[in-house]
Amino acid sequence: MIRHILVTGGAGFIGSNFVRYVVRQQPEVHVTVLDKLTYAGNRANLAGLPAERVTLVVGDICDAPLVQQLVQKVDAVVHYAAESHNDNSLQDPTPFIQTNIMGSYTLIEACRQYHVRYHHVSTGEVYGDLPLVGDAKFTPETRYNPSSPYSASKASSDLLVRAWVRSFGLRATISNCSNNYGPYQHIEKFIPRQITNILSGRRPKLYGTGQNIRDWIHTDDHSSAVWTILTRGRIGETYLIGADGQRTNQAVLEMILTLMGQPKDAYDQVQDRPGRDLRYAIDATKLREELGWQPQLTDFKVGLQQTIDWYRHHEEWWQADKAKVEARYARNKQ
Ligand code: NAD
Ligand code: TDX
Repeated sequence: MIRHILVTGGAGFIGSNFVRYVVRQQPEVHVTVLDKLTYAGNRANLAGLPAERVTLVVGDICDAPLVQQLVQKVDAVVHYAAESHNDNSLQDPTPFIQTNIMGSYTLIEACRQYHVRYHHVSTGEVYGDLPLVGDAKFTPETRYNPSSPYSASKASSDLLVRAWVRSFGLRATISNCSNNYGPYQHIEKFIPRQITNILSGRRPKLYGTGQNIRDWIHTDDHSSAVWTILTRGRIGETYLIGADGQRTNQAVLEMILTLMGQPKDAYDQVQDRPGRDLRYAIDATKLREELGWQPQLTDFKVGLQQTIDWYRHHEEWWQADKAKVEARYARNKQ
């Protein structure tokens, strides 16, 4: 019975949406969040949640004594904390290696020591990319082939978890999800960057010709999938999470512009990332068939409109960071 969970990275985008999901859906469960509050973490992401249900501990997942102290008090750990942005990993991989590999190692060691259930949140990017043309998708059997320092660090942590399951009997599951969108996403990421560019009078920035494809899922559907796997997934298994949402970057940007009342071509093309991934696509058959999970928010246009509205009504949440984020991109001609 899960009554108390430790959510690492719970003050970030997907982690905070998961905490909100658990508070809404699971009235018996208490959540302790462990978050370092890096540039991507924000106390405001947990604002308004009942103090008797959610406790925030500000700290580092690499801090072994702190991690041990927290892990022994819970029934399960759900690990979201990470350095998460590919562009940043190309500028300086150091924190990616530290947090994503050493931090995950610290957590699984503590879970091993105290026999605590562990769920590892990862990404489809560990499989590299797919050709632009064709209908191939990532499956749990796809060979690991990461492209960037970020995805290589996530792949490394996945492999540590697999080894801890096999060698030490760690009670772990892994999920690899596709691109998330929704409220509270940091404005460095593609969709919120373009929305806040338009809201602040800047032109959106499309990398290259915008023909690369991402497979979008609403973050609430990611949350329901993680909860399903945590409570009903088979130990030692990997589940891929996706909602059949493939779109070119150009199509997503044109939809944002149209929904925001702008001409479809009111954007700049800038240089693409080195080593860019062409296409991601997730085959979530195992999760759907074995655990009966279904995504609910599959109308992308509706989800995007709600996301645009959220950024429009939460200017105080992003305004202070905007100039700094754009100055950083401008230095890299992006
Ligand atoms: P995010 O960057 O918005 O949030 C990361 C959070 O982790 C922040 O609150 C940050 O303060 C915290 N953190 C970073 N280093 C830490 C440390 N050393 N100790 C404690 N806390 C630390 O990231 P996100 O987009 O919400 O992604 C969350 C997880 O989901 C990551 O593991 C990511 O790899 C994975 N994921 C993301 C996507 C996506 O589309 N964004 C898709 C699939 C998987
Ligand atoms: O301004 C931009 N313009 C643009 O065209 C930015 C920031 C991005 N892009 C392109 C690059 C990618 O093809 O949009 C696509 C999506 O970019 P990101 O939002 O940076 O996401 P991505 O690199 O696909 O990785 C995301 O999904 C998988 C998350 O950031 C990862 O944490 C997750 O693992």
